[in-house]
Amino acid sequence: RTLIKTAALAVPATLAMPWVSARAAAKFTYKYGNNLPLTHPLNVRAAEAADRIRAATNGDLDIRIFPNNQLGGDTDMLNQVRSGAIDFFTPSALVIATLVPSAPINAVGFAFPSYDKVWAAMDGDLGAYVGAEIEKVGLHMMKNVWDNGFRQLTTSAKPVVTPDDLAGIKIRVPVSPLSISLFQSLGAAPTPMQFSEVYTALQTKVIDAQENPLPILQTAKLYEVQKYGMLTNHIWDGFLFIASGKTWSRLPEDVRKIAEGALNESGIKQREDIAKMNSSVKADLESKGMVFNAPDPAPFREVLKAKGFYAQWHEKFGDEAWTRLEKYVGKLG
Ligand code: X2X
Repeated sequence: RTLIKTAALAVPATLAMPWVSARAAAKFTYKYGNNLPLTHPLNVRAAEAADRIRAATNGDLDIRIFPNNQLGGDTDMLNQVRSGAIDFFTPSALVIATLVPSAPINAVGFAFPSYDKVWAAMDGDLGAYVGAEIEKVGLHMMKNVWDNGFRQLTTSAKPVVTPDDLAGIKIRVPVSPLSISLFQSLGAAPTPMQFSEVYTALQTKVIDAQENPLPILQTAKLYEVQKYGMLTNHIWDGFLFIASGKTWSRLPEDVRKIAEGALNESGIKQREDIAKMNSSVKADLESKGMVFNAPDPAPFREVLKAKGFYAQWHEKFGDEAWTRLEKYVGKLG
């Protein structure tokens, strides 16, 4: 008891009495939750944007970042941003599909051949379509989509070279109908799971494989629990910078303008960070013991066509979304 009292008395005056703090209290203290480690460029650039927003609004908007699933897994955070319990969230389009089914139109298997097509589409008609669909459910999407990257397959037991090698492999996929359908069509046994559970599930061998972009293998240390990396580039995946419609509309217009401007600018820089990592991370992962190959994507695409994957998803997404995608990537399926 005495110890606790002493400790309490030792708290600096500025902490014990916030009203004497030099900095004025923020008018809006907003929470931003995400699923990635602090070292990932998503968090580095978001922190930079939050600093700039604080400075440009004279401290009125203070965005606090909760990385690494501190506020729960993606499903939890999606519920929280809908209710306004958190103010910002950066789900992958794959994950927000449970709420906005058309959101992952960018994530159709083997659709995007390269980054120049990705950014043309996401900064153009395809991104505009997704943004409008997101607004319909009472959320606001910042214009610029941030980069997750091209998703690559990893396994623990044996490398994958052809679709046959995927037969029966227990692979974790994000909680997303599109991801499940892709790997089912390829003959694997996909298990949807929150990202927060992936490391442990791989470590304990509950699952054998997963798929994520190279920067995530590195920053989330998945190289510790996976041996083989396959440069399949099977999905291009991005993070949508989402605000809760309820709390976003409470901000004065000039504050919203500053926040959106800073987040979009930092998003462009975050894309550049990922581009740099894409060219350097593989060597680092190899030095940590991973072994890479680059399977020919053609046979995978053929299996997907034969299984009716493209026809089925064209039907689900509808003509408008599908036409906008094909405008950038050419005819699919
Ligand atoms: O859950 C994943 O695999 C991740 C981190 O890439 C997403 O957010 C979809």
